[in-house]
Amino acid sequence: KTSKVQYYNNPMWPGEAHSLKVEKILYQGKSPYQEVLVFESSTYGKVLVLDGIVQLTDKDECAYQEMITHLPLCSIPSPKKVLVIGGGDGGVLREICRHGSVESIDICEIDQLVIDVCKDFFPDLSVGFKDPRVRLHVGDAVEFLRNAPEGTYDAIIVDSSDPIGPAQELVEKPFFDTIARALRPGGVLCNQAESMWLHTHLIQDMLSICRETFKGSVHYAWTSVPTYPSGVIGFLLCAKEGPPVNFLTPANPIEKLEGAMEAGRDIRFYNSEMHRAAFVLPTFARRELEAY
Ligand code: AAT
Repeated sequence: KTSKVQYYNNPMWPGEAHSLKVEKILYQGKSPYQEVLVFESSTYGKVLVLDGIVQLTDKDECAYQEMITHLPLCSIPSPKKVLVIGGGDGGVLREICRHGSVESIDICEIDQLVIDVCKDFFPDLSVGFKDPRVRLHVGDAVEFLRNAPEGTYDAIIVDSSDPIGPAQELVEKPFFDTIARALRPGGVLCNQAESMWLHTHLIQDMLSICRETFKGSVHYAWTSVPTYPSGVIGFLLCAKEGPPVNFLTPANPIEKLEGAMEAGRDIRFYNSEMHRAAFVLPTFARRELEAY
């Protein structure tokens, strides 16, 4: 009754909405940052919603979490230090943990409520927090990166929400500068980068900022997530100047990682062929993005 959230006319995708049948509302609450909702759907399992936007569902979370994690980590040989921005559900942590080479994982999530709610309702995701390599920092990523030591991380994964609300600054140039500073030479960034069907201008802006900031290489990749607006979501893969990184084909293929397919649940979506395919763009997107 007190919700200020617009469930069916979000300015990020005006004039359209996707609906899921609600079987049961499991949790509804409000943090200082956003409204948090968990419900049981009839066809996608449990669903996590923040400020009226679906963040993940049991059925298709694998497509997002596996791709945002393994696209960067399988592009460099033996990643050791990894940073996750956002990702309070734990799914990206779960995926990083499949990499035996990883020694430490920092995660900076702004909202303790997201972490607590996911521990209660999404045990298959929050399992990621149980790994002893994980260090949790609850706070704003902008502040965290401003204070992060220079040249530290092999990979940074920005699993953040849409740039309305607490993630607003995470698409701006000063934020990317601090990311580049925190990466070691040849280190990689994978950033949630919205839909090529909906957000051409936002993607173009992020691409031109990243090309300015990351002198190694910058690519757009995408995957299919049925419960995200327009059914697809993209990622920006960026490498800092240093040892060259060829994102287009995995230098560290998942199929060769010992035990990678066994940690917790099996990999359901990602493989080396999906990795290569993710960088192939439709003609319209190629045209819209090539100049940026
Ligand atoms: N893995 C689930 C997918 C997400 S979750 C995004 C997370 O980013 C949320 O838990 C949110 O609290 C956190 N977040 C937002 N802003 C910040 C910030 N400034 N610092 C740290 N964490 C932040 C993303 C789904 C994308 C949906 C696309 N439509």
